[in-house]
Amino acid sequence: MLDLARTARALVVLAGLLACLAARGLDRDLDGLEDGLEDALLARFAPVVLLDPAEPALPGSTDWLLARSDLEPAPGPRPRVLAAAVLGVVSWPKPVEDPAARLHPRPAARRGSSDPADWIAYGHVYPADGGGVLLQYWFFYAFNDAYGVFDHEGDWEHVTVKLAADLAPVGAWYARHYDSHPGIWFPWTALVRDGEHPVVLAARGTHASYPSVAEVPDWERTCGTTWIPAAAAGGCGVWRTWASEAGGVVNVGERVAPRVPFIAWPGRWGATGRLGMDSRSEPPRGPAFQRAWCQGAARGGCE
Ligand SMILES: [Ca+2]
Ligand SMILES: [Ca+2]
Repeated sequence: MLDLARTARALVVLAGLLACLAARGLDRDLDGLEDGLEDALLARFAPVVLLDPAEPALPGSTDWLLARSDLEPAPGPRPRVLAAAVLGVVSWPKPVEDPAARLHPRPAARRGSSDPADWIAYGHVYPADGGGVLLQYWFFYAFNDAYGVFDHEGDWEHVTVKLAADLAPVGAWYARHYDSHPGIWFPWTALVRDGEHPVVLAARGTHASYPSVAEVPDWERTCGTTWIPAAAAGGCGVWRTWASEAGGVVNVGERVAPRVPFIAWPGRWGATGRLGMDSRSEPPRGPAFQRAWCQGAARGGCE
């Protein structure tokens, strides 16, 4: 009888613990933010990206490119393995996990995907220093295709929205070329928005992010307007990153606790740099290995 009573008490305690854990929600990427909240915020403030009508290098996704690339383990030359056969099936073997590993996309992949369903924005959510939340949106293009001296395979671009402690939007950083750690700051009230979705002009070929036509330097070309109906009528690509006709926003988690495998891969997303030359330094590493990856809570890690 005593044992029964003890077992019943233990079950009650266990049920209480489980209820407590369920109420707290999941935090699979171990950043202190409930993952359901991260996903909801990412969708709520996801940008509208306007592409130039003559954009030669459209967006894609990491899976899309991996299906069109060979993987060269470090330090090369070594036998290549089909990247898609590695990612998501087994963990990266050691030579592949080396930062000197890199992808060799097939030349046709440089144009990106003509099907918007393949376009994925990669979200990174992290607690901000001093309270609030940072929402990073990373866009992936197979190629920077503008001026030969700057071109390279693998082109990661990004904007970062900052929310205050009450989760109200404060403003956003738009990354462009060397101003990309995390970018140039604009107050929320200064941004053109579609509801709560900030509008981003992606420069033709370079994919740098601008909030207005007035911000675009003479040597860049973008869609000529941030007014979405006029952009669509003028032939600009209208990429509503969160919408069902696009690939959506994928929360990548944190580098130490990824929610998708590729985010922990330290290699380079291409093998060709300026003037079409083989390069081990110009094609970038993934978002989590760039200076612009917000670490929040740490000084200098995106305020
Ligand atoms: Ca989390
Ligand atoms: Ca996170």
